[in-house]
This record gives sequence, C-alpha cells and structure tokens, in this order.
Amino acid sequence: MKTTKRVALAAPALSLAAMLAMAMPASAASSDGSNEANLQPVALNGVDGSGMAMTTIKDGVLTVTFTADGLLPDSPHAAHIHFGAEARHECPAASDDASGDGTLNTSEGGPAYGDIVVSLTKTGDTSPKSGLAVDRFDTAKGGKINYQRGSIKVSDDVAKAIVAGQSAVVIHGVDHNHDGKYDGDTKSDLDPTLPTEATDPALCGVLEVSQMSATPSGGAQTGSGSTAGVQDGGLLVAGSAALVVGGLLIARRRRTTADVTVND
Ligand SMILES: [Cu+2]
Repeated sequence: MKTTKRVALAAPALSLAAMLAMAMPASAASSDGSNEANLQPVALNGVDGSGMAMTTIKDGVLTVTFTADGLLPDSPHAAHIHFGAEARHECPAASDDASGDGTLNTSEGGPAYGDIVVSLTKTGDTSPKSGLAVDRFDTAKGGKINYQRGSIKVSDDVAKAIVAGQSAVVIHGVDHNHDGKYDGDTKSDLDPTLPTEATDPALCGVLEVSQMSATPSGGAQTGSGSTAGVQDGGLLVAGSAALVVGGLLIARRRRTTADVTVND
C-alpha cells in the first residue's frame, strides 16, 4: 500500500519538476556559470609557483577570485583573462616558442590562449585597454597574490567563452635571470619601454567548467533521491495550492467589494 501512495505522490511531483525544468533555461541566460582554473607555471619561463582561480558570471557580470604564489616578490604582476575564438583555449607549451630563444613572451602564448579580454585590475577599468596598467595590478607581497573583484561587466561573447571553458587566466611577470627584479636587455613585446620580464607569462590556467555549475544529476532520474524528490514535490504542491487559495481569496475579495458597492 505504501508503494501505491508513493507513486501517487511522485507523479505530480515529477510533472511539476519537469515544468520547472522547462521554464528555467528561458529565464537564466545561457552565459551564466562558474569556472575554475588550476594555475600552473608557464612552460620555459622558470616560475616555481601555482594558484587557483574562480569565476562566476551572472547576467553579464563577472566575479573573479584568484590566489597565486611563487611570483617575483614585491613586484607588480599584470593578470588577465585571455580568450581568442581562433586560439586553442589552452596554456602555451614549449613548442609555442616561435623565436626559439628558450622563453615564452606574451605574444608567443597568443595561439594558445588568445588576446586579453578582461584585465584583472584592483581598481578602475577592467577592459583590455588596462592590460598593462601596472599601478592598478596587485604587487606580490612575499610572492603571493590574493585577488578578488566583482561587478566586472563583460560582453555576451566574452561571458559565453568563459562559461564554455574557453578562456584562461594568465598572470604575468617573471625573473628569467633570477636577480629579483624586472630587467634585462630584451624589451617587452607588449610595451618596448618595459623589459620582457615584466610582461612574460608566469602562471596560466584554463578556466574549466566548474563541477558546482554542472547540471544536478540527482532527484527524479536516479531514483536514489526519490524521497527528496517527493518532499520537494510536496512543497511544490503546497505552493501551488497556496497560489490557488490566494487566487480564490482575491476573487472573493473582489466579489465582496462589488457587494459593498451595490449596498451603497
Ligand atoms: Cu595576460
């Protein structure tokens, strides 16, 4: 008898859940989602560091957090989200060293991660225009950076690329000659007034689709979550019942108002 009861409850619960599931994609933008990147040393650039980055996009607004260590201490580090429609959506490999000089500059990483699409500045503009706004990027105290910023507006194209797992977080600034500062004769490919050490990519990680944002696989489909499904269904049924009751109350109230008017 218990079984019959459960089926009777589950049927409306499933149909309500199905209706909600159908309604959801229409209201939530396809470019909403969460992504995570495991930041690793860029090939050939000799950085002994690592980090983690997380992004969330909701209604075209991006929130970014990242932590990184092993960076050149007490020096500013430009950090960006890179993406290119034609790029490989990867971090660069040693084979990307087009010049063959044994290091990777930012341009040589382009075929892997694309152009700058978001500048992870601490304040002010976050567009690609701020890509080298050195005074607005974090300085790595003791080689570490703890970055957090929200309310970053991104275009729909950029939002879609990030959510699809096609972008990469890149933190720049290396010390090829291990003398504790940005120097050397080779000039930056991005700004000839800077040494290449100041802009060469140090850490990189592709912003993969976060497990947390993946479609829940429990509930109705697996059966193991059937109890929870029935409970949710019960709440939903109660909710729609409340709506019906509310509607009836409004209808009755209208009628009451009408009666009062007639009596006057
Ligand atoms: Cu960059």
